Formats: sequence, C-alpha cells, structure tokens
Amino acid sequence: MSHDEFPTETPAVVTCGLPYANGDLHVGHLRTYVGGDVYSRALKRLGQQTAFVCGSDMHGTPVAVNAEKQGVSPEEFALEWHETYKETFPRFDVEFDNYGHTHDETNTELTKQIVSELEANGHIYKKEIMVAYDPAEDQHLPDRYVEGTCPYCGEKARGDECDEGCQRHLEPGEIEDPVSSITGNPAEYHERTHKFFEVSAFTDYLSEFLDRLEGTSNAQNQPREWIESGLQDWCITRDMDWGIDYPAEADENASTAELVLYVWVDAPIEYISSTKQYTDRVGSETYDWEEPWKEDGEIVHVIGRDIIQHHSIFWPAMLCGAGYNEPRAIMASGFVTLGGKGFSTSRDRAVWADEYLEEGFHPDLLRYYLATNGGFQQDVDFSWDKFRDRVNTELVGTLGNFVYRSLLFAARNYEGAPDATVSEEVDDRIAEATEAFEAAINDYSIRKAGNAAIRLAQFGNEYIQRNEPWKLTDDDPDRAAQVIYDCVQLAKALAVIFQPIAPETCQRLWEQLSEEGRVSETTIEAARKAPQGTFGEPDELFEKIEAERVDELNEKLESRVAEATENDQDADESMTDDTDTDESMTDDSSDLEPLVDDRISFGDFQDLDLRVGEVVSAESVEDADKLAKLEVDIGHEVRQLVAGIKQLHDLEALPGMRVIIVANMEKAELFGVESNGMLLAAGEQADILTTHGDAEVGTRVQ
Ligand code: B3M
Ligand code: ZN
Repeated sequence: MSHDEFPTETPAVVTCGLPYANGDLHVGHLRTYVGGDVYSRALKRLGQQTAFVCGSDMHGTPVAVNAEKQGVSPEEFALEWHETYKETFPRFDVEFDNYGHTHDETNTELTKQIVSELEANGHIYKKEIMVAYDPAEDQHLPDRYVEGTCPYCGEKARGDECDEGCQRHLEPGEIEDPVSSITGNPAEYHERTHKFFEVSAFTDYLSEFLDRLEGTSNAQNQPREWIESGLQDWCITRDMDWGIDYPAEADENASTAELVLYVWVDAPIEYISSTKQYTDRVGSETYDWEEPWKEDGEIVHVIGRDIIQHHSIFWPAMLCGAGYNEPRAIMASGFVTLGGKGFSTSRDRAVWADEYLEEGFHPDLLRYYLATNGGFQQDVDFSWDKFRDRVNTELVGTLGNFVYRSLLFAARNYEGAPDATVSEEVDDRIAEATEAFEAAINDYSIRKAGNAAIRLAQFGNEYIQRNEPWKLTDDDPDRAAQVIYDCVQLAKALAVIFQPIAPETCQRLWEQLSEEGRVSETTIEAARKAPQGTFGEPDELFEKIEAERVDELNEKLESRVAEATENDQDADESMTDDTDTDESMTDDSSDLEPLVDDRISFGDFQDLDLRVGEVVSAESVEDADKLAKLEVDIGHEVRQLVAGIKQLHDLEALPGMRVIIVANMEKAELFGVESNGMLLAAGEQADILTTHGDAEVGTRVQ
C-alpha cells in the first residue's frame, strides 16, 4: 500500500523526539528540531494541514540520575529544564504548535489509559526477572543506573541501550558485567516481578508495517534486520519512584504497586497528548487530534537515528495494540559531530544553543547549515570554518547577492517591480523549483528542499548576468524592465520556497518586497503570483562572516575544552562521575593516530592509481557483519569492490555517490567475493571520500 502524496485531504502531525529534560541544548541536539520544524513548515507550504508537536521527556533514569547529582527532586529538576527548552526552541524559530511534557496531566492520564487498553487486549503479561541491584545502596539499578558490556556487540553500554555500539535497546538483565553507576561496585542480580509488553506477537504486523513505512531508509532497514533476528518482548516497568505509576486499575493483584512505567512507554505517548492539547487550545474544528491518531491522518516522526528501534518497533506495536493509527513516516537523522569528533558535555566540547545566539549569529544561518549540510540520515560535521564557508558562499554570495542586486536595481530604477509580466523562461524555472520542492518534501528530504531554493538563486544570478539589464536601461528600456521584473519575481519565489529553512529572513524579504501579510501564511503557489507594488531600497539579507571571527571562535572553543578536560581528569577515573548527559554522540576520547615519520617520494605516490568513481550499486555481503559489495564505475570499466562499510552506511543511499578508489590495489577475495580495488574512507566511521567539484568519473586523483 502506498500513501497519497502530500498534501493530502487528511491532517498531518509532525513530531520531534522529546528531549530529556536534563541539560543544556547544543547545536548537535538542534538538528532534529530544526529538521522537524523545516519539514512541518514545508508541509504547511504545500497546503497540508499540519500540527507540529513535541514536549520534554521528564521521566526515566537520564533525569533521575542528574537530579540526584544536583540534590534536587527529579520533578523540580526536570520542570526547570522544561521551561528552558520551551524558551530556547522559539529562539531558533522552532515553533511547535504545542510543547507539553510527559509528566503533565494529559500525558499521565493518556498513558494509563493506553496501558490499560493494552492490558485489556491481552498484550501485557507478568514475569519474574533478574534485575540489577546495588547492595551498598540497597537500590535496584534500572537503565542508566547500571553500566556494562553489550551482549550483542561487546561495546560498553548502558542498562537499556547500547549507546556507543550497535544502538540496540537492552532489556533489564541483558547487560553483561553489570556495574552500579552509583557506587562503581559490581551489581548483583535480584529476582523481581515485572510487566512485559508482548512485542513478539506483533512480528508479522511490524514486517508489513515496515513495507508501508515512508521516511528515511535507515528507519526501515535496521528494524528489518532486528525482526529477522527475532523480536523480544519488552519489559515496561521499572523499580523506581520517578515516573508514571503502573495503572492500578489495570493490575488486579497489585503486584506492580511499587513500579513505575518504563520511560519509553509514556514518552512517545506524549506525541498524542501534545496533539490533544493543541486541539484543546484551538478547537477540534481547527485541528482534530483524533484524525491523525485514530482515523486516517498522516503521522510523521522526526528523530535521531539512535532511537529508531523505539519508533519503528515498540511504538507502532503499542499503537496497534491499543487501537491507534500507525506512523506514515519516520525520518531518522544522522549524528552531528564537532570538528570531526563527538560533542562532549563533560568536556564542554560543544557549541551551545545559547552561546551560538550570544555570539550574534542569526538562527537562520544555523538552520540552513543543519538542514542542508548532508542528507538527513548522514552524519553532519559542524565546524565554525565550514559554517563560515557555507554562509559566505551560498547565503551571502548566492541567495543574498542575487536578491540584493535585483531589488536595489528595481528600487533605484523603477521604485519597485517594473511594469511588465513574467517571462516564460523565468516562470518555467520557478515552476521547476516549486516542483523540486514538492518532490523533496514527498521524498522526506529537507536538504533537497533547501537546494531547490539555492539553485533558483543561482539561476537568478546567471540570468541577471546574462541579460545585463544595466546595459539595457537606455537602449532597450522594455527589455530592461522585463529582466528586472523577472528578478523581482524570482526574489518573491525565493521568499516562498526558502521560508521553511529561513523563516525570519524570508519574512524580511517579503516585507522588502512590500508583499502583504506574512509569507508563512502563503502556500507554494504564491511563488508564481505577480509581485505587488512599489518598494524602496533593500537591506542585505545576510552578513559575511570574516575569517578572524572564525579564528576567535575556534580559539574560544579550544581553550574551553582544554580547561574542562583538565577539570574532568579526576572525574574520568570513576564511572560514577560521568556527567556527560549526551545520549547521541560518539565518544570523543579517542586520540588521533600519530603521523607517520617515514616520508615517501613523489614517485612512490604516483605508483598509486587513484580514480574518481561513481557507485552503481551496493549490497551487503551475506554472512559478513561488516562487508558490502559495491559496483563502481571508474570510467574505463565498472569494478566490483568489497568494503567494510555495511553497518556504517545506508547501502541504498550510495548509488550515484562519487567516491575515490585505489584502482591498482591487488585483487583480494573476502567471504568468497572478489574485491578489485579499494574504496577510500576516513576513520572508524568509514567517512567515504568524495569529490566536491565536477571531476569526471575515471579522472586520476593526484
Ligand atoms: N527522550 C531522547 C533520546 O533518547 C528521548 C526521546 C524520546 S522520544 C519519544 O534521544
Ligand atoms: Zn551493542
């Protein structure tokens, strides 16, 4: 079954993964929220009725552990962060239609109701299990209170997730070599009665659901593998005080009286609760929460890739078991790194959300960077240098430059849009851009949506350059007026198409054009509507970032990290003091490999035959954990290579990608598959080397 294209008749709800209310937000966190905001604005642009909702995740050990460290109650602690987030998001123009939290009454009630429905439908059962326990503290050790080794991949893991390794959800009792994160002592296992949600009973449903699911391919492919290796039922209760109590009415013998629900039960339910609160505020004639959640609407979840399993497996099973609608799409973003390394809260190795704004940068610059710097499921690296580069080249040099020169010319010579109508060439080009935008949104690619605008601005620059209206004003005034009218039309179209990414800047552009109302209230069709009236001289939309500014920012970051690392030395020695609250980032403690001392001659280097290639196909090598088989076009021929990138890249996304190949590598056979060449990639994450210009396939790299 395939879904109707957006815009659909039925309303959509776009949600963002709930931030744990437990610490400052940095630009790495913002990726998902900016992504969700851009996507929901883009849907609204298409005329799709859309609610954009989120809330703070108040429960669970991530919050309880940090509150304890500060000596305050989890509720007080979480509420304070909740208020902070509520203020921070709008400062980046991330405008939720409703932002609630998981501890509020709506969510508490709805969670109890849904769990009771799951009980009533026979999807929940009781089981004795062994749970980790710290004898010194006389305390059970759910989730992050216990650390150890992942039984699946052998990496260091937390009690409920393999955050540094295979990203799997871990069930209580699964972690090996358990150690209490309160005292650092080895944990004991104690028998307790807990409640289980029968996820395994939904195996067939989930397989079919994944076939219907849209969004980024990582949210479908990884779960398919988990299903193939067999789904486990899911323990949904915890030995903790902080959380939503197990609904007593759902449990006749009250064996759960001391238990709370696992945070991952009530957290996604907040998506529904938050939509409900939105309806309560605006009225069901404006937006009816039941349509997407209970009837026939479109649910789109925007999340980080570390929580795919929760959203592609547990959550749809819960929705199905309780009689709710299933998600239409899941967009799972890659991680954000900082200068090639992970963000680290404990080492202050981060660009904080507040800090970014305090440095005087406009939110739209970061929104553009995060939304378009890589495909949504690819990891994105943030550095002040790259940030400057993209701002100066694309925003200042391309879009800003085109709009400014066009509107200045228009204002000075015609006091606004000249008397003309749009040319066929420009109208067609705008239509192409709006189609590209619409296709991008149906393809869940905010990057492509952003590119549609930048390409249109590139066209604009080329168009004005080619037609040289400044030479025509005397000799051919009609033609000059026509060209400038076209440029004003293009500027208007840019305000409309680029608005989801840069809402404030596009509103300013809208006002410069003296267009009426708010650009956010228009739909994509406005891009081709005739520009209105007269306008004065414009202001520049974007400001160039100087190289010295970047030097300053880099120095600031480096000295801060050095200081924090020094202060953190002692902390590092004990697991109990790990104050890194960041769930999604890779470890930054690994040192760079030392440089090789031995020099090679230029002749030695020339012995390497490095070529630009283009991936034709990529598939996994059966029975091999890490290997993928690639067909790569290197101009002279198509080569078959084997590369250790299976778990690190979405193979489906590789065809079409430019890569660099060692073409004269000795042939090898891996798992019975011949490898005729070598793919170049950097580091443990196998960051694949690519080209950034137009070098043809087969070109030698030197
Ligand atoms: N609070 C944050 C995370 O694990 C977690 C998301 C909940 S979404 C329902 O990234
Ligand atoms: Zn693992």
